[in-house]
This record gives sequence, C-alpha cells and structure tokens, in this order.
Amino acid sequence: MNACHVFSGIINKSGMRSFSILLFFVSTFFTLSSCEEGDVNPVDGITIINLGDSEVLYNQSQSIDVDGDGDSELTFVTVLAQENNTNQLQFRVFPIGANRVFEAGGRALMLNEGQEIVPGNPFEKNVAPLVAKVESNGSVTWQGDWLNANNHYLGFQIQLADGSVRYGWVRLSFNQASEKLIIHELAYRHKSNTGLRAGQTEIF
Ligand SMILES: [Ca+2]
Repeated sequence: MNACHVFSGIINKSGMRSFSILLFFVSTFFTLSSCEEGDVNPVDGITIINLGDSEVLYNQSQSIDVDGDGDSELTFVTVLAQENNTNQLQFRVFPIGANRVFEAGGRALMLNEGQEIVPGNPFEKNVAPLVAKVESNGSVTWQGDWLNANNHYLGFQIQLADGSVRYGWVRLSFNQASEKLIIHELAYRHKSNTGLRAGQTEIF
C-alpha cells in the first residue's frame, strides 16, 4: 500500500454515512490528484521546512537534510581557529559533498527577500565564515557579512542522489549579544535546474 492509498483510506473514514457517496467521489478525485503529484511524475513546487529557530552556538552544530533522504546537505557549525595571531570563534556553513552555497568572492552572499537564486549564479563549497568573533591582544571585535543578519537568506544548490540539481534558500539571523546563529526556515524548488527567489514559497 503506498502513501496515496493510505491517504485515501483516511479521507474515506472521516466521512459521515449520509455523505458517503459524495465523499466517495470527492475523496477519489482528491486521491487521484494527489497521486498525480506524487513521486512518479513530480510537478513543480516548493517544499518549505520549518527549522524551529534552531540555534548554533559555541561547540554546537546543526545539519540539515534538505530532501529528507537521510543524508544531510548543509551543516552550520562553530569553529575555533587561530588566524593572523588572533583567536577566532567562527560561525560557518559547510555544504556537504557536491552541494554549494551562493557566493561572491569566496563569501556566502547575504540575500534580501526577492533576490534571485538561479543556475547562472556562482556557487561554492568553501566560503569564508559567516561571522567571526576575533580576539586579539585582549580586545574583541566582530567580523563577517552576516553579523547583522536579521531574517536574511542564504542561497544554495544541492545535488540529489539521482544527480539532479535543486535550488533553495535558508533564512538565517545572527544574535551578537548571545553569540548564536539562528536557523529559521528552508525551502527548495522541486523542478531541477530551475531557480527561485529568496523567500519564495509558491510557484507563480
Ligand atoms: Ca538529503
């Protein structure tokens, strides 16, 4: 029994007896529509994943399995590093495997809502820290394009197990006072090799 049949069963059971015939037709139509949008012949659409304002603090990480196949595509981590005689607490994104983030000059772009994330954009695996807390000679400074991130978007390109490529975004904020990156929400477009806009949740 596949998911379509299970769903049909649930719909049918919920009906009252006096409306059983009507419900039969309604649920049958609904089931067929659902199955047409199933995995066999996927149509275009956008999957949205609520990440529950997950936090990335010192010594913590968050991995995201974008397409729900059991393997993560993006990991957000903190890294302690020594660079140029400074000690740094870096907040970084690490795309896993063949996956990439939208960048310019080696830095993950902090996008505003509506900006395009499309196949012609540059995508890279290794990008600079989103934010870094830098300690040098007893003083602390903060660096990084994402220091003032407030519901901004990180664009990504992921490669699924079948080799097809999808585009999407992650909505992020950074809280300097509590030294944490916050992961709000993610979305990706179903149609392969087709872009979307930052924050886009529907196909128009
Ligand atoms: Ca996955």
